[in-house]
This record gives sequence, C-alpha cells and structure tokens, in this order.
Amino acid sequence: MLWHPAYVGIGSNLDEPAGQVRRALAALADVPQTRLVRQSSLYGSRPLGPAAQPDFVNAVAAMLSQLEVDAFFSSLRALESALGREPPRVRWGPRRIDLDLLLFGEQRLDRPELTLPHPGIVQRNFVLYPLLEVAPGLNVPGCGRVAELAARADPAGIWRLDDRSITHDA
Ligand code: PH2
Ligand code: MG
Ligand code: MG
Repeated sequence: MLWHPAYVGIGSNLDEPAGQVRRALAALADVPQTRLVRQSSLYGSRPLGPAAQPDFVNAVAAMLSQLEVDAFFSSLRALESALGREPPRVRWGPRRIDLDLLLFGEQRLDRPELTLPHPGIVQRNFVLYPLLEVAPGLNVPGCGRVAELAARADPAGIWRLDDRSITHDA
C-alpha cells in the first residue's frame, strides 16, 4: 500500500484561533489510513485580504496517507465542518478553521475545487515559514524547494507564537 506525503495548511482567526489550530492538529492525527508525521510551530500572522479582521494563527501539518487525493481532500472538508466551520461570507474573510491541501505527493491538479500545488504557497509567508520547519528540502512542483522559497519570502507580518502560547492548553 502506498503512503502519499501530504501537506496541510491550517489557519484560524475566530473563536480562540490557537485553540482551533491545536484542535485541528489533533483531528488530523485521527484521519483514517493516515499519519500525522510532523507539525510546525504555531505562527501569528496579519490577515491577507480584508484588513478589518483579526490576526490569524497558522501552522502546517506533514502527513502520510494511504488515501488517494480525492478521499484525502474530502476528509479535510469533513473535518472543517466537524470543527465548526461555517461558509465564509467574504473571500479571504474571517474563519474559525481553514484546512488547505497544499501538496499531495508530486500531483498537479487544476480543478475548480482543488488546485495542486496550492497556488498560494509561494506568496504566503504564513505557509512557507511553517512548511520550512517540517519539510525544508521539499520540492514544490514547478516552484522550487521550500528552503529557497522561504528565503525569498517577505518576513513582514508574521511571528512565531512563544512556547507557552503553543502548549498552554489544559
Ligand atoms: N487565510 C485566508 C485569508 N487570509 N491571512 C493569513 N494571515 N492567514 C491565513 O490563513 C489566511 C489569511 C483565507 O483562507
Ligand atoms: Mg486558506
Ligand atoms: Mg481553504
């Protein structure tokens, strides 16, 4: 049985975002036929998109899955619902939880509901910095290695949350 490497970007800026991101990481660890291999630190980040919304908390999960891409993607959608996501009212607007499939093996897809690699990786420091922690040598098909992409990213508007805020849950 093949294990596909999959990378998931996690974001939240509503309802205690750091707690939402931690809950999402725990839920990802329970996806069937799938392992959570590494998780990044949590980062605070200024919102991309409408500025009048709270700052985000972002992280990245490195996974291995025996599911194929469609089943894996469906399980992310199902987790978003289970974690209380409501349909966002504004594009790039506030959300309680967002699970974005960044990469699934070396697959390239261009569908209305799913583009792989995720087209935002290269421009988003809140994706590249946590991805750098879990997979610096990873090749983003068509774009280059994560370490090189992260080195070129603009470091403005992102900060690592301190250890206490990462681990202070009850
Ligand atoms: N997600 C968005 C819109 N804007 N900004 C930051 N900093 N982090 C996000 O995860 C994010 C965003 C929509 O998914
Ligand atoms: Mg997103
Ligand atoms: Mg999304």
